[in-house]
Amino acid sequence: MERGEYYPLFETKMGRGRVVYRLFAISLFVAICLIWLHRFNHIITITTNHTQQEEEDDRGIWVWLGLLAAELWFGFYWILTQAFRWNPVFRHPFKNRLSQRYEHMLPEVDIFVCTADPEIEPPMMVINTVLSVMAYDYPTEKLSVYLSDDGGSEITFYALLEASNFAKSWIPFCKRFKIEPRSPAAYFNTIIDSADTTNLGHELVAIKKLYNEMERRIEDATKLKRVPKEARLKHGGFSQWDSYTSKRDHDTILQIILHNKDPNNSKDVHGFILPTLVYLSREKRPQYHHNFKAGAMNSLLRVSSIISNGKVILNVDCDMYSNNSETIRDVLCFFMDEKKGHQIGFVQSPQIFENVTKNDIYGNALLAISEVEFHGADSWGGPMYIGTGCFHKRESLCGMKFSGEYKHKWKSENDLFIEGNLQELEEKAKGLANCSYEENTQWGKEMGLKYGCPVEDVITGLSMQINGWKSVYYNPPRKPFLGIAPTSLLEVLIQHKRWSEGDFQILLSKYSPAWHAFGKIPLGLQMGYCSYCLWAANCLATLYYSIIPSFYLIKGISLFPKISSCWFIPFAYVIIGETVYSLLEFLLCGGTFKGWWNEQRIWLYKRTSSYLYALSDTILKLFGFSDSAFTITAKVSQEEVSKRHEKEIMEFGTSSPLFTILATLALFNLFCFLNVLKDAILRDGGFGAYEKLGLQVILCGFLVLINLPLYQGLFLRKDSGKLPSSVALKSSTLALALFLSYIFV
Ligand SMILES: *[C@@H]1O[C@H](CO)[C@@H](O)[C@H](O)[C@H]1NC(C)=O
Ligand SMILES: CC(=O)N[C@H]1CO[C@H](CO)[C@@H](O)[C@@H]1O
Repeated sequence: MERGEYYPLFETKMGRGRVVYRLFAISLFVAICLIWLHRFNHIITITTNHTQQEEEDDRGIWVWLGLLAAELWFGFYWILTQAFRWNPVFRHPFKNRLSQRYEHMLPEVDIFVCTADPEIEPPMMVINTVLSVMAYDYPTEKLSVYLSDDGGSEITFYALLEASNFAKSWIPFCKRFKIEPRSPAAYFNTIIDSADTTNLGHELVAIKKLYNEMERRIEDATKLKRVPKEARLKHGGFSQWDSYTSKRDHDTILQIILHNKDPNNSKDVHGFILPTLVYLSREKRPQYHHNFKAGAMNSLLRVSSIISNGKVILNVDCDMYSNNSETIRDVLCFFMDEKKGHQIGFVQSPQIFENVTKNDIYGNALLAISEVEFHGADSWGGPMYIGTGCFHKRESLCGMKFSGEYKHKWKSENDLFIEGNLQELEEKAKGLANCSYEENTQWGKEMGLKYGCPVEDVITGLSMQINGWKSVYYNPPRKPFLGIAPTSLLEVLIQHKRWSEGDFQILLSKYSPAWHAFGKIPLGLQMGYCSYCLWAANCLATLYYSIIPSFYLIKGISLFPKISSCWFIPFAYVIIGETVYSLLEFLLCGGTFKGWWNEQRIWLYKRTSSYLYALSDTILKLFGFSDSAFTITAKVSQEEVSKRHEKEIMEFGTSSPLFTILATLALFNLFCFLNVLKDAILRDGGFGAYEKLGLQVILCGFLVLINLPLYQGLFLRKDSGKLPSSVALKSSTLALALFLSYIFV
């Protein structure tokens, strides 16, 4: 680098096609205003013209007010989502420059992996994630991996011990042959068996054998729910379970399995230092609230501060393995950039799932969020923290406020040394993970992750942004982390119920992005946060639109302008414009046409079931009633289910009130549509009579078409993934009652 010249460690590029998009958005906005105007006008006309058909109109006015409300909502919500599409930006790090300038003073990095339940998150999956992050291409003496096990499971601990042994061969193998990805399970999946006689071939056979043996031991222990006696005798760490009564009532269990400053035990087969590896299960007592993942993360923050004290912290879920061994170096380019790096508090990467099928029947990929909206958020000061695949500066996570003069010091004067031996260090660290430690402290309030909200990550990220930090969205073509997506409809709906409910509670909480953040973060970012926090609120307008127009179709009452009227134009423009735009956006993000169609279906299902429950539960909670309980999403799927998943057949399987709602709506619209067909055939004039009902017929037809897989699940399928007959019975009865109610009114 020449004197005075500045080569940044990363660059930021603007998205293409911004001007075209903005013009389109403005034209759509005009059309939306015309729709509002049309409704408004009509309502005025009804209320002032009390001469004719008074009775019918009086009833009609409520329907029209409802439509106006729904359309005001849709328009308002659409405006919120525009913040994210206005000015997307894309980031590119230069890791070669980083190596040239900073290779010898790279900061220490602490990696936190969180797991909570050995049944839902099998130990094999957890250690594959741990191994993938231990094998990062990064100086091992500066890398520490912490596993927080809120399940307090001996089996997970046993698996981690096994993994630490396996790492002694695995890490040198990865580095020697530069293999990718570095999660053993994922790597072995990519290998097609061949009679490879090269060096790699021989070593591969050997390492695969080691892996399979380890896998068998761990699977056996998992099945028997018991750790083998030999292992128990060999490792003193198991004695910590002596005082263990249940997962909700036990002492802190902490074990430094490997320590990169401990020269005796922590070396690989070639004698090179391994990363630090720590197991932690913080103390749990029934009388103390454990605060879920936020509590676990805060314990990790404290414990790690005396063991390794990395300045950069990576947080991953236990089901998200690293798919790129150079990610840490890429991300450090953002933090260590001499000009812009100081203000960057965290770097978020997208949540990408490995288990998504080609046409993504459950809309798991959330392409619009990861490929469009977060890039848009980045231009307003940064994306939200989503709880996994996120790198933080320790200082920003621990509650420090950013000020203009702040310069991050990467070189630490007081490097940590192990005082005394590892046992003393362990004892000291244990105290930091005790329940009582946080009493009368700022932990959970001003320090660390925030407590008191089911989606603690989002409020924590928001408050970092309020504290003056910026965040960066790092979304390279090769994704840094890969996770597992739910593979049945119910799991997807429940997951979204939880997310949307949590986000909605944020809006009502004291950390609300709507008022608490007002004036403290850019308006665009505030709008973006609100668009997520208001997911749940979408249910009302969507339900109204999927019931009322079809309902009035039966009686032949028109609620939209007829096709020949010029008021029809804005409606047509909004419908066609939004449809074509969302299709284009989806295809440009790498989706397929069928995938887009599937996503529309899931969009409808989430809004009419998950969000409805999220909204009503939030309101019930405000009045002190308890939550409707749904089981949490399982991350493993049985064989039959995953076969159907591969064939992209929708998985229902059980009965759930969520399904009853969906099936009732689907059947009701089917009845209405069949009624239209019947009339068209039997009446003179055929479809011509429907000219004034054009949009209602289209809407109803769309709802029938999108629900085809649901009708199949109700009546045509025979496999175990179909909808149970109890759901079919309940929903048919309800839908029929709804359909007939109008005729008899
Ligand atoms: C994961 O990494 C592999 C290389 O090991 C790459 O081919 C693949 O595209 C990556 N997956 C994703 C989703 O980016
Ligand atoms: C846990 C899980 O569902 N894993 C599946 C992910 O997808 C691959 C391929 O589609 C399956 O082989 C796994 O069983």
